[in-house]
Amino acid sequence: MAAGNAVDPFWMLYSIHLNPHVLNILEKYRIGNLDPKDNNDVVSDMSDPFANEPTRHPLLKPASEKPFNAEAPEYILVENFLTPNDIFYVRNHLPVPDIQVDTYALEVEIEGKSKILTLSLDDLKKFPKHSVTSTVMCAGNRRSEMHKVKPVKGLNWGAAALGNATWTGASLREVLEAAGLSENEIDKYQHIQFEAYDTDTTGSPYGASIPIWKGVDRRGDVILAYEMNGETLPRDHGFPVRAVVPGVVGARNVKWLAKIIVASEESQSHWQQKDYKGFSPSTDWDTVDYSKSPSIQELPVTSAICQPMNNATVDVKDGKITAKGYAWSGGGQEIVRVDVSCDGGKTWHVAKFDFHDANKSPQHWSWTLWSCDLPVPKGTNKMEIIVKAVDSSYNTQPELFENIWNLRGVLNNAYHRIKVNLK
Ligand SMILES: Nc1nc2c(c(=O)[nH]1)N[C@H]1C(S)=C(S)[C@@H](COP(=O)(O)O)O[C@H]1N2
Ligand SMILES: [Mo]
Repeated sequence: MAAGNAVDPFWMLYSIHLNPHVLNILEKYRIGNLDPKDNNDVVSDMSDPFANEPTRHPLLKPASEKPFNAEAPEYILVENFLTPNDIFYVRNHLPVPDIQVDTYALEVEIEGKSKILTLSLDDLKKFPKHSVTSTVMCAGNRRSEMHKVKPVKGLNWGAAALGNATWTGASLREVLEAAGLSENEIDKYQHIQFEAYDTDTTGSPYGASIPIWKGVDRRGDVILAYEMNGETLPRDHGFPVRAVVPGVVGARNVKWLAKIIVASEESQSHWQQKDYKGFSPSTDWDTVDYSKSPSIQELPVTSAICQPMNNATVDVKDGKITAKGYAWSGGGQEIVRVDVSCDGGKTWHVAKFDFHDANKSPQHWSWTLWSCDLPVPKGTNKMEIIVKAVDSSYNTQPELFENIWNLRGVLNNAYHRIKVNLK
């Protein structure tokens, strides 16, 4: 991105890459050193692209500060079926754009048509108001567990890079209709692309796309949301408007939405083409060919134990302890069972569902919060607890990370395992 210019603005935007490993790679391309006086000219031209970030809740533990990426401690997730906005994980690739409501515009383009529909926030609010309760999860959720098997590249997420919220706004389907997309034309197109207001140093925006059926089917429930849990959409979550694509990986739930394009091609953005794809455990950075794997859309079934947390000390009461956690599957598949074991899988205890909404698959968009009493044999002072969930397609989780390892550390859905000390 520096392409002949100073590399400093790049470092300011992508400080996560300013590390010894990358500096080492760059060292062999060094052609000389700037006179310190010229160097000052370059640096004084720059303002911090992160100077205008929102304030964040202290419980959000940053995996990276600039851009801001953070999750809450796992234990708090299971306290509420709807994750409170201020502790909902934040995944930003770039600085949070500063968008003024009165100048905000959302463009809707249908390839091959000359007319582009431009909507203000007020225009969008004139569409019938729809609400959908949906879990949003990052493809990198639980990456730190895969990383332990063999290092992967990416933010070191724990098991809390997801949240469940009620999203309110206009229906994408109805907005596309207003933009002139008629039923008999749908087959001409394959994808719905989203472009955002956050941009990199070259001015190119964050973007992603979803298959067209997801956006035009009444049962897809894709929302152009301006509210989150009954409040104005917070800046970190896409103010004033984001796409909420239920059942689909976080990366396609584009925040700070600037443009929607109904197209014959997928989004050509870095995040659609060169990231968020799965590969074989034997594919490495020398052999990977991103054009060979499909982009992640619907996420596979997963679950995690949130209480107790890993390495906690737990009081045994009446010969048992209670574990609590979440389970969720992509594509609107409902969780039908959660199995918990504390003897390495010899015995499985079926968890009770504490929160499980009534929607049937394939429109079951929310997570299930579960709890399970586990017997503790007398004299046990350490225990491993493992969990796996089953969804309404009877798909379940792989046992080990070894067999699903992939270089980017996505789709981390092996059995979740924690160790606890008992007293
Ligand atoms: N414009 C924009 N949209 C975005 C992103 C982004 O960096 N920019 N990050 C994506 C990713 S990878 C995820 S996991 C979710 C995170 O949503 P949240 O921050 O509201 O939890 O937003 C997605 N939408
Ligand atoms: Mo993500």
